Amino acid sequence: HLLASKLFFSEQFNEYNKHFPTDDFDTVTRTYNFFQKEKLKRGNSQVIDYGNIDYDVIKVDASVPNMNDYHHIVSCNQEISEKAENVLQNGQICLTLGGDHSIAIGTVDAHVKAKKDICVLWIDAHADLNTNKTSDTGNIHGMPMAILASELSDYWPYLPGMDWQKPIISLRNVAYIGLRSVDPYERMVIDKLGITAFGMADVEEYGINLVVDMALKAIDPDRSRSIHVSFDIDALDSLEAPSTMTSVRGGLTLREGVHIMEKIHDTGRLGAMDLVEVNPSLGTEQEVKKTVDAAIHVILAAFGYKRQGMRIKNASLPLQT
Ligand code: 6HN
Ligand code: MN
Ligand code: MN
Ligand code: MN
Repeated sequence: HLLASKLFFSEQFNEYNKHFPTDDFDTVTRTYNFFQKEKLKRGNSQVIDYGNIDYDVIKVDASVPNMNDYHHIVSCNQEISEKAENVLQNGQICLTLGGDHSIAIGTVDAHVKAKKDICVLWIDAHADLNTNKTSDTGNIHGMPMAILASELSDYWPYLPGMDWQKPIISLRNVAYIGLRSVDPYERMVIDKLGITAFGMADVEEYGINLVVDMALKAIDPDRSRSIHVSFDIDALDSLEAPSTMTSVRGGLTLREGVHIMEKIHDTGRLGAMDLVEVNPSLGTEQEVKKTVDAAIHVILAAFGYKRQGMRIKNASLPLQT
């Protein structure tokens, strides 16, 4: 079958954040473009690049305490949600490249609106479950899961400019893999609500293959749901993906990251994927290259690229003439 996929770049950082100065972002864009043309083709995918996210900053009067860059993130996500829903309605798998993990507010919102019955696999060193009241940093990339969760809606103030977004997913349909830096309130929420969460200790104990099986069994028991993978590159170990802001040692190897995504591909139910927190302004040129390369391998696996070699349909060895 032909996999239709889509690529767009969230450029929110171009506008307000040192994460992605324009020059550096171009490097990554070029790298991704190369990957898209040369490599995804080999994975039998038809790739449509929907371009970068372009947004006007909505002027909302109120600001929300302890939510950095609030206006940008609200405006950017509204645009992302509309675009991604459109892509999904066209029957394509929606791949969103970031950028800050807060873009998952828009992509998960779109996925629920387009497919209704979805589950979310959040692959991350962090749980991203803070509210503005529990966050030590005020960085919204530590909050997207809490904003999306229906169980946590009572713990948020009114969020101006976010009326298009509903706390849209139950944490029963969310599983984490890769956790190793979880804040105290996040731990409390995970324990109280019994969220399916596999930290690095679990990966150690069960091995990555079983962890993926257990995660999917918990959030998609009937094997019927559209799967949303939100892959934060900091899930990988700092040695594998150094160019990211909140890197934590002791993470997944690239092999484990690729294995997760090969298995997700094989379900045939990948609906949308975010690949986020790649930050080309951090580290040496070599570290940036390494990080982008790791991201590419993870994405390729998600779209059907096989390490053991691609099978050609109905092919025979070319004869010598
Ligand atoms: N990420 N828990 C920390 C915070 O600031 O809330 C770190 C969050 C990191 C978020 O990597 O997407
Ligand atoms: Mn970030
Ligand atoms: Mn993270
Ligand atoms: Mn994250």
